[in-house]
Amino acid sequence: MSTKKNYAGIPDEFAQLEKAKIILIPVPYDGTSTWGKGSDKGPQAFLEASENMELYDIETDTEVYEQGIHLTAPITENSSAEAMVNAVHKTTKEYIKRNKFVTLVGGEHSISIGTIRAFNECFDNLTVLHIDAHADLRESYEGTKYNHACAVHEASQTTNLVQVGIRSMDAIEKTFMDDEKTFFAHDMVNDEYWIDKVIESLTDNVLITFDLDVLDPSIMPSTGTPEPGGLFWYETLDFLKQVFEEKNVVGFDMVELCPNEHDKSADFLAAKLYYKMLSYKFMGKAADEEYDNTYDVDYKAANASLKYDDDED
Ligand SMILES: [Mn+2]
Repeated sequence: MSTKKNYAGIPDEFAQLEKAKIILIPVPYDGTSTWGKGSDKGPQAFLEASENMELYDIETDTEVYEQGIHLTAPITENSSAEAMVNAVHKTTKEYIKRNKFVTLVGGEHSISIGTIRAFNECFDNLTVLHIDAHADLRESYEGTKYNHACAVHEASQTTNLVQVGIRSMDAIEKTFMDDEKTFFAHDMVNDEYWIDKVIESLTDNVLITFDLDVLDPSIMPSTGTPEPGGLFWYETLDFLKQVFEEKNVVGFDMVELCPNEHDKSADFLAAKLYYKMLSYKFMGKAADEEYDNTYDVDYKAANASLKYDDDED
């Protein structure tokens, strides 16, 4: 994967680390997926599609790339799932501590174990808003807790976990599921107030982990495990926009793009959804306005001695 290119072909002045408010970390990892392989190709397909996307967003009347988007080197650690999770955790935390809005693109959902751990260590009262067809609550799967089927188990124990769009799970996962904070797809389809109910269950600081298989396979066929009965484009945007408007979304990851070389539309959807989320995050903010990701000051003080290498990528 090339690291020379800028995200979406944006000009260099908006892609440099020092000035960029937004960090994009590709994690091309597919070590534990069970059926459709290929999410390791997700970040590359996502980046290629991004280059073919208009950078002006009609809905928000913004060009969010002017806030600065720095594409980091991909995290390629794959000696074990645990080593990958540790690498994601470390890198994510470093950029949070540099006061950036940190985003990641996978790769399979096990990467989010590292994402969530990093954000949870840096932000108080964190909600993990888990948007997915699958509950991903297993304590371990195939002998490891660093499996995509376990992506939010740790979050269920350590954060305010809210799950949206769920339509596939094992009965054992009910053990770890909070019924009040779980929004099943079959209920959402008959409830015009589901968005309000989800937002009521969130704390102020929200990390979004977005598994693309939450979307209906008719618009997002390129995932490892496409489940019928998913969300559609405009309801997804309505929902995300309200979350960004009403809460402090501190970062997000987007996972499980498993590209199909014969159909690029799903890659393009992922690219556009990512850009939409950035547009919602920064709407109403001038490009020259300073960004403050408001990470926990106690955390900052306790770790003041940590050193960062400005030239690491
Ligand atoms: Mn899933």
